[in-house]
Amino acid sequence: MSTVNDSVSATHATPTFTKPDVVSMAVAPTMASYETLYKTYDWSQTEKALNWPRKNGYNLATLCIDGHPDEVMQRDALIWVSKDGKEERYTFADLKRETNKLANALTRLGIKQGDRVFTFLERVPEVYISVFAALKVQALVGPLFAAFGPEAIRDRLSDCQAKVLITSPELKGRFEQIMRDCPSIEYVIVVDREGTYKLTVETDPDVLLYSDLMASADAAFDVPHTDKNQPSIIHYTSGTTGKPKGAVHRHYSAVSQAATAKYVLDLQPETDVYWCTADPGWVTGTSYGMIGPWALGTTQLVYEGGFNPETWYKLIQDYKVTVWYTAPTAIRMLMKAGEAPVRAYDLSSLRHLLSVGEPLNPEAIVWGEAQFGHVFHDTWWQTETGCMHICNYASMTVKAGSMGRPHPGVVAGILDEDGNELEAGQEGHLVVRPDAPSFFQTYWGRQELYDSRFKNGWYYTGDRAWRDEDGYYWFVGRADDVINTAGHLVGPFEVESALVAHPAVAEAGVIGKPDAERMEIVKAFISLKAGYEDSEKLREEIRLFVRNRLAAHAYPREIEVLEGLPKTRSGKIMRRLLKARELGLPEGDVSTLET
Ligand code: 6R9
Repeated sequence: MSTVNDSVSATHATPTFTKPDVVSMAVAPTMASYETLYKTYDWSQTEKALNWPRKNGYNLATLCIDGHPDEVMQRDALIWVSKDGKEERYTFADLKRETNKLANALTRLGIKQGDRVFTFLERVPEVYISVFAALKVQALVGPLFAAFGPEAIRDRLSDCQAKVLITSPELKGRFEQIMRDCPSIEYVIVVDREGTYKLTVETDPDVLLYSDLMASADAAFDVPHTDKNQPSIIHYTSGTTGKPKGAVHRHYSAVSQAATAKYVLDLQPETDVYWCTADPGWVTGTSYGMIGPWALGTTQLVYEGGFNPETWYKLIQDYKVTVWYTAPTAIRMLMKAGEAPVRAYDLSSLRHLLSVGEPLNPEAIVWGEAQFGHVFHDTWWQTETGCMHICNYASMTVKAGSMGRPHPGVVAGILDEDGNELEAGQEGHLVVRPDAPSFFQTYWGRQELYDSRFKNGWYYTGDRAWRDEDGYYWFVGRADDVINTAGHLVGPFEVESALVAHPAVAEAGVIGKPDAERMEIVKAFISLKAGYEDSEKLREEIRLFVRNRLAAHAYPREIEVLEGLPKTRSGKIMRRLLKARELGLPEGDVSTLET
């Protein structure tokens, strides 16, 4: 515990964007007054307003797609733009039909309630169709980043014994490299958008063409009665030790995802075109790139390609995007690209901007306001919470640099090491009550680890923060070694494991090194096996080795070769010491250091 020091207090004095006059706003926000709603709200109000549960319970496909009134069914649910600028549109009715067909095909393959189905695709419409088709048969769905390498895929598929992998001709090769380690996979379904993939006769696992399955599938499907606690989506997230763990969500999550889509994203489905730039491989891409917005009946833009300032502005202009949910690293990269591209496009459709994943620095907020005429609204949450928990709202004063205030229905706190609640101005562990319907239900196969995150009715987020006198929360840092690079959480252990798999690497210690653009970059310290010499060429080879095995975002951008790594007497590499030395900070208690 420490009292907020001068530098933190200084953050407090950063620019404040005073609460707008709600009456004069072109579009009145859904939340007229934070204070009033916070006092009166509980999650069940959203459930009632949306007429949930439905006849078949809480199936996410019913809540987000099939169950909308006729006029909404005719609305575009998904406007998809490919990397090369081709457009496809899917109404809610189209998605209902396509997901019905794939649900029938999955049923025919014997996929049933509780089975695990993974997607490993670029951001194409089939990801969205596959996720909701699998949810219709009550499978547990795991969307994977297309950036994942073979090791990352293997860790996830084998951990929860997945049965089906839906992938593309381009990505399938990465699965094949580790196929032997994933005997639970019975079917690989190949989405071949180009129509050029030749099916060879393979046996184990069965390889099937998505288009063949769809061609012969019935367009009618009876979505089974689905309990609120039925597992729905699994996202793997990184910790300090061990492999990534699978946070399991349930169909009931839609209640708080819809509520926050309404009150934080401020979605007004009759008029909004909403763009969430997150990939479905990340929880933001499912909670707010699928479930929340579609539960309300909102039209979403999805762009297959990656970050590019000109393309992004052009998409906003051409599709008249009104609400835009993105991430600090992207905003900082837009800042770097400067004002000229902003001026080259008509971005006047934008009315509400938001950010998630890492601390949003005040400069980015100030810049956004100057360029777009709107403030970026920061939102804080985690894979585990499933929905936004601490946020800035359209109708609330924004203090640049603060994550905002707890969403109505959320109780948050700051605790000291003994679990006592701290006063305003004191830094400690950020905790929340695990009440939101979207709260994770378990880590797959790791119940003890799940239980260890809760104490005295609080969920420990692993973040450190403080609260000011107005109830605004300010992020300080992680309480653990997890690295946040451009919004991706990277577990040092995963990178260290990948590093030591390289023949030249004897041992490895990995830290997050502060970086102006990406918040942190992955930095690795390694020692070499006898017979290997340090060289730029070797370090580049090792960087690529990790990149190809693990993920494009998880490889060490910097590698430093040391004679030996600092270890505890029990042989654990002391990342804390590596970090302190890197940053020129005091080394702290080194009494356990092996000498
Ligand atoms: C949705 C998501 C969660 C961790 C979280 C924190 C960091 C997220 C933040 C933020 C500062 C914000 N984080 N939002 N830090 N300000 N607005 O990001 O989920 O990938 O599980 O990451 O990310 O450290 O604990 P996830």
